[in-house]
Amino acid sequence: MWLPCGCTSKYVASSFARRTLASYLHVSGRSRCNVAAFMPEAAGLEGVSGRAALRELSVSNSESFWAAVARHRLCWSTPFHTVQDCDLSRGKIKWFEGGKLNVSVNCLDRHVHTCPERVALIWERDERGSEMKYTYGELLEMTCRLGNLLRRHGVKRGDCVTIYMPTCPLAVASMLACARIGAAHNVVFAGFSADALAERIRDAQSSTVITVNQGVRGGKVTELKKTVDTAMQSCPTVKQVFVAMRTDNPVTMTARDIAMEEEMLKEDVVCEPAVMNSEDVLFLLYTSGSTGKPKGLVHTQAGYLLYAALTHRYVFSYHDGDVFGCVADIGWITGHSYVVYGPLANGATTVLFESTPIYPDPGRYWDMVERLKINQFYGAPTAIRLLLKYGDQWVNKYDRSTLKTLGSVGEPINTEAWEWYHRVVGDGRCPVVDTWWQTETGGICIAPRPSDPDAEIVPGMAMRPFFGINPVLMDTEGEVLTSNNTSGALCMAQPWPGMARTIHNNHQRFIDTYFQPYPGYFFTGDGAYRSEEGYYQITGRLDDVINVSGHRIGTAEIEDVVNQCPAVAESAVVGYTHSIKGQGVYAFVVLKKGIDVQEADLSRQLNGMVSEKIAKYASPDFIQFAKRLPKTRSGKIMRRVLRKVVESDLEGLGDLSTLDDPAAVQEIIQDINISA
Ligand code: 6R9
Repeated sequence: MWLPCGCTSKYVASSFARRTLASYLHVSGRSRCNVAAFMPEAAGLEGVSGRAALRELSVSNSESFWAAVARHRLCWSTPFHTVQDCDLSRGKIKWFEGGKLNVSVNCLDRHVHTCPERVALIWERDERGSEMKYTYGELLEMTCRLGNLLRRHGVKRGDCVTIYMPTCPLAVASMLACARIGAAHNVVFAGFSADALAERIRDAQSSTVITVNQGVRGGKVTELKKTVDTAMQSCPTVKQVFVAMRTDNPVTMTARDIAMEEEMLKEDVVCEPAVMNSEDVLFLLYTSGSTGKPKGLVHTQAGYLLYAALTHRYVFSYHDGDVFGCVADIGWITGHSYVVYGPLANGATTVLFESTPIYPDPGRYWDMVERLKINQFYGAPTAIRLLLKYGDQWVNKYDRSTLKTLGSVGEPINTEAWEWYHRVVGDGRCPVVDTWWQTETGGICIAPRPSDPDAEIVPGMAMRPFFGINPVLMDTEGEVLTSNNTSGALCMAQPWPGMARTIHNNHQRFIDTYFQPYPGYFFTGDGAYRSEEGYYQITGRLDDVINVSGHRIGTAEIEDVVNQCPAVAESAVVGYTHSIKGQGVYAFVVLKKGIDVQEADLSRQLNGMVSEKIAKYASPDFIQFAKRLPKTRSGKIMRRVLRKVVESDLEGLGDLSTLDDPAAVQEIIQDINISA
């Protein structure tokens, strides 16, 4: 029943597929230009001439567009009968209903069928020069053994498996094994603490966890299994922990723990894929919002995979045979979409980067580009800013002639970093694609490409919406801003297949956060500027979410931890501009009356608490002890004012008339720790 490569034959047999797009579109055959050569998926879209027209059609007739690409790019066991059934005002998003498929078949079997020896993964291990390659055949075998192992241990379709692993082949196989047997995965970034891990396991109601004995990053060993053991103390529902071995050091195994590789060897290499509905859950991924509680965003099978694959192909101009190097960790959405699902769906060779940009020296990325012959490199501005400071010689030492496209993601890229990336890393010949998107959007929504290869790219601008994406800017009254050269809240006027479907166990929060602020639209939480030419530039978050080294964190999450300290009465955390990290964390802390402590000791304690309860990157760079915080008369902390104070923008403090006591601001200004 599975169609490793003959997907189309099934369609020819179905009356659904026989309706060509021309019949949907009622367009006559004007010049058939080169659209089909550029995008074979669009071959049926007759009458479209040029990429701009194709983009236009992807929005004006999005059903036809998405139906065509979904049929062409994915391998279905049963074709879908309804392209979309969405109602943004209710947060209802469904794509490709009636369709059945398996994501692991799409990422593995169909490529194994045509080219089993093609390299699927290059694991760029922490130890430089010790990379390991895995073919599509090998990755399929690993995935099947693991799928069978999970099944034998009772993991069923619809269960949720938490994966707490560094970026490595077994982590990818774990994700795909879940997909193969119809379980959802919940990857938790391996830098998260035991408390943060436990919170995510509990919320996801996972009874199975997959981890490694130890992680290795930047030459340092991290005790991941021990962290899982600690988390287990507050996760009574976890029945089993599979432990893979990244290092040779044994770890204590309890009755709950299962030696993963050893058990995998006993399993069959064939694992029957579960037949999944398009809208069954593929994974949960927790991300920060403006409250203290992270939200488990839910992505489903077909729409997510299609969107990841299509954006991977066209934003980066990926071509068959290219080596795609996205250096994100699999614990983030970028790792999901552009290390794992997008590249593998397209049959690419994808790099798994386990190390850091400066280990063992600041030439690591470019040495890797030379050694692995990377064609597309995709990384974060924070790393580019860091490397820029070390100087051009670390780049120039290595041959980067294989590079074709450079990508940036996670935060705004400042002009200096953009230009260095373009001029030095890319020798001035590779387009830099600044890609804007979010965990919620599933894949890239705004990026300079695809557009005509010669079209201009403005440094620091994400530029153009992707196919099927219809961005709008809203004013403070909730009206759509129609003119150019204007700024507003960035919303999306139309659904697209890659968008998240809900927040796990909390659909109301999903509606309240994304669809309530501007009814009928998806609200991104970001602000944006649209230039005279209609290009987009992301101006930053409009809520209390900050972005530290490309890691998204809610200031409320940090406040929650700080407030747990018995000496603390209340706190307010804000972001400030940091030259490398993009944003740093600045915490204002008010102590309870009568508390007498050394501020330096308490600062250390608070930093330790945040590292332990969330992760190291969330730990405040500055802690300022204040007598009181500026509040409105109704008692709300005025974070807007605190943000301006830490940015030394005293002119921009704005209207202080709602403050309960303006003197509180003066007190804080006097004691400020940094001048940003
Ligand atoms: C993919 C990812 C999403 C938030 C997003 C925005 C910021 C991401 C950006 C960018 C400016 C870019 N962001 N890409 N800001 N330019 N190219 O990072 O997902 O971790 O969910 O973060 O990151 O603020 O809203 P996620």
